[in-house]
Amino acid sequence: KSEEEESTGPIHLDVVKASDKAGIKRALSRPIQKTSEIMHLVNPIIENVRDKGDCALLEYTEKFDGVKLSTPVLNAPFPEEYFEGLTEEMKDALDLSIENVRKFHAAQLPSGTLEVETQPGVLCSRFPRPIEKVGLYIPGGTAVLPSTALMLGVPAQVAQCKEIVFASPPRKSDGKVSPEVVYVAEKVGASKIVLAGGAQAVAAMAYGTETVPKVDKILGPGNQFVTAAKMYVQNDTQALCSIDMPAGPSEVLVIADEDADVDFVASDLLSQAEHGIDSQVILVGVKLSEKKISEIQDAVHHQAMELPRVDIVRKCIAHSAIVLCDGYEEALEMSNQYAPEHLILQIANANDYVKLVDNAGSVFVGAYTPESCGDYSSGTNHTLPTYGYARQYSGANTATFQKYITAQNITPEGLENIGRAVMCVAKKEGLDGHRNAVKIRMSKLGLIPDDF
Ligand code: HSO
Ligand code: ZN
Repeated sequence: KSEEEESTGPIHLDVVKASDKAGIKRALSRPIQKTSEIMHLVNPIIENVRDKGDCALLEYTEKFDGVKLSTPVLNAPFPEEYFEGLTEEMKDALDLSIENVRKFHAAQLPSGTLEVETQPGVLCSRFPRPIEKVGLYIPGGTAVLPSTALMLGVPAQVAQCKEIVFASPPRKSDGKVSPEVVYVAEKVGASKIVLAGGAQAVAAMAYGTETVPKVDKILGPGNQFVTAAKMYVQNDTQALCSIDMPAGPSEVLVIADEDADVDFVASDLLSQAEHGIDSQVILVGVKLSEKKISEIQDAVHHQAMELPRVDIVRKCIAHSAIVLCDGYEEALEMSNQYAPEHLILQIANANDYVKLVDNAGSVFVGAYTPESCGDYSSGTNHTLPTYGYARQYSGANTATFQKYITAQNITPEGLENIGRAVMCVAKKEGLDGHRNAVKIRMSKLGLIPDDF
């Protein structure tokens, strides 16, 4: 294709036939991410911020974001001027979304301490505690994302984290962050907004600077630099900081059958495609007729041409596909194999198939459940595992902002019940100190002879 065609020609979603097993495998594979090159660029940035603090942070913000700031941090209560431009309609929309996300995440709070008497006199318990300080990264870039601010901020508040810090790159035009993000920061009780992005923002929150508090966990999506920096600090014991999960490009897999509404299907594919040129959208078609396939392709083209972000969509669609299959179970098997961040079921009796979902970040069930609703307002979280990590990670939830502590309380009776087992295994491990800690007690209780 000529360059001209590539930027103006039809937006075409390729079709892979059910019999083309190699083609299906290719369509369901993800582009390889080159992390080593990125690490090369990111390491010196992190080390500089770690060693030089605010001074390095401000320098990077000037260099990468084109903004010269006198301080990198905005403290709560946030100044009036930072809310400028916020409409009542926007506040209402954010309020509704925040309330639904709050309801769903508050319901996830554990009901209290879990207690189990594993043997008479051996009481084991487990209770949650909030992670004290969390750093929430809100990307800047091609879109402002107040929704990400609320998807991370609300569960952090529900979990009762003591300090919530936002970080987001400042706008070139005025050095501020969008008023919507500031509004959400205020609503969730954030103490500070770090006006910085990229690896430098991650480093500032991981190590702390003169003005940025050191946090215990960093969460939030970001570009490859942000992801690489999160990986770095997670592995650095000096930072003592965990992260939510490795983030890759956003993706959706839609399963549709012959009765699905082609406009709905196309709109769902495109809402994900517009996220970024590296996003991936896959349609798994169950027993689709040739006519249906071409209707879907037409709808994708026509809807895409109306989108302001058509150039991004075009590039995303170029590495996306319609994959055909012969049955519903087979479609779900493909989806489980791919482990999509978002799975949309636009099939007859969609609800009946949810039980077959083994790997997915979040499932959108039925024709009237677009992903957009979960992205913003329904209540579920939109910070979800990408790149196939839905195999082992959950999306952000209330427990993401907590850790569990276990406790035990053993009575003399309990010690009698398990003491000999402890001593036996300790002996095998050659750890006599362990054995002794039990033996001393049991002897004093008269439960075993001194020379045991
Ligand atoms: N679909 C994105 C989240 C998002 N959508 C933010 C709109 N704004 C990744 O789950
Ligand atoms: Zn989205």
